[in-house]
Amino acid sequence: MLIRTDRNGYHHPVASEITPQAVYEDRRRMLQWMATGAAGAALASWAGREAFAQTARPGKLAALPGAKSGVAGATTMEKVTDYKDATTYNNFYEFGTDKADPAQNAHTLKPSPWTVEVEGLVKKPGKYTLEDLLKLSAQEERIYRLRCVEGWSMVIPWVGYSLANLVNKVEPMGNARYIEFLSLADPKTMPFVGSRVLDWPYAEGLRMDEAMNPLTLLTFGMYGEVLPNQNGAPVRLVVPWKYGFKSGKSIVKIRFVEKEPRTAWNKAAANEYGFYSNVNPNVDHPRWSQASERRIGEDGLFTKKRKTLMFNGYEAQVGQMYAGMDLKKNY
Ligand SMILES: Nc1nc2c(c(=O)[nH]1)N[C@H]1C(S)=C(S)[C@@H](COP(=O)(O)O)O[C@H]1N2
Ligand SMILES: [Mo]
Repeated sequence: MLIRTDRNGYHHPVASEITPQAVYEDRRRMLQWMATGAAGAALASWAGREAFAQTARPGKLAALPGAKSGVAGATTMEKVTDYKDATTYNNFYEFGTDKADPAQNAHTLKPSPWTVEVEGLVKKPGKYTLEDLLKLSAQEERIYRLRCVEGWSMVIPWVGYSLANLVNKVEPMGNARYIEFLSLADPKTMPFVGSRVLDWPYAEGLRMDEAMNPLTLLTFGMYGEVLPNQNGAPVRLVVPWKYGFKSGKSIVKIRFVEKEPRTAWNKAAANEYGFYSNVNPNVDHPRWSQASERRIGEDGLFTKKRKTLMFNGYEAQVGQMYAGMDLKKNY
């Protein structure tokens, strides 16, 4: 299999982000083949093997197989980040502010049993167990880039389904214009929830059309397995065209509201983190540029950084939602 990339390492052009069916089928066949245990040494000579190898239950957590994705633009053919890198270098401030902390400390989180409360401006509010949510729609595997505002990025095979499936199910009222997502804030299992670094619980929000965009993934797994605690078990959001912090982890409350909700990072530093937080190389963070990024696990000391793409490369799928908006003001 040939993965074509431009000099920034991105699969190109945007239209070709739609995984050709044949290539996708190859990927699935490879996964099935590996599951039979027949792979062995032959794997070593397989071109593009990294992408396959990374989806072969690397964390030894419970399997969460995803069916193939039907969403245009949902999958990139870029090299998938090593499972180890994606699970040992990230942010989850409830477990500490160092990027090694979540992997060290998140073992205390209890992802089961779990309930997500849906409330606010909906016709069908209520408590949904994780099992209820898992049954709601078929799982899909989607390989999305995640770009942190701090300048690093990863490519991760997430497993979940479009959040729109849940939104439709709970029937928002006409005046529901935003959705607020609240993470668990349990000082007994989350050591840093006592700290003042953020206003707990971790809160994020999306405008209704952003929440309904098919790319917005209600996420239960990664690399074919359930989410590791440090990556937001048992259920999180992945909003691939926005900086990573818009993708709230370990979500316990989904609230439909009329007014734009305050978010944890906006409360902490309003001049640095706005509500929209779309990946935008043309708008600098007040303290640093956002024009380039470092791909975790791939970039050596002397490797050139990649150019960051508008909307993290998902412009074709999401750009129209912001037509006419001043993205420098609505950062
Ligand atoms: N509850 C909660 N969700 C969170 C965070 C956090 O600190 N707490 N950090 C965010 C940030 S800044 C990023 S970059 C991503 C990183 O996690 P991932 O690599 O597992 O996606 O999670 C986001 N979601
Ligand atoms: Mo981030």
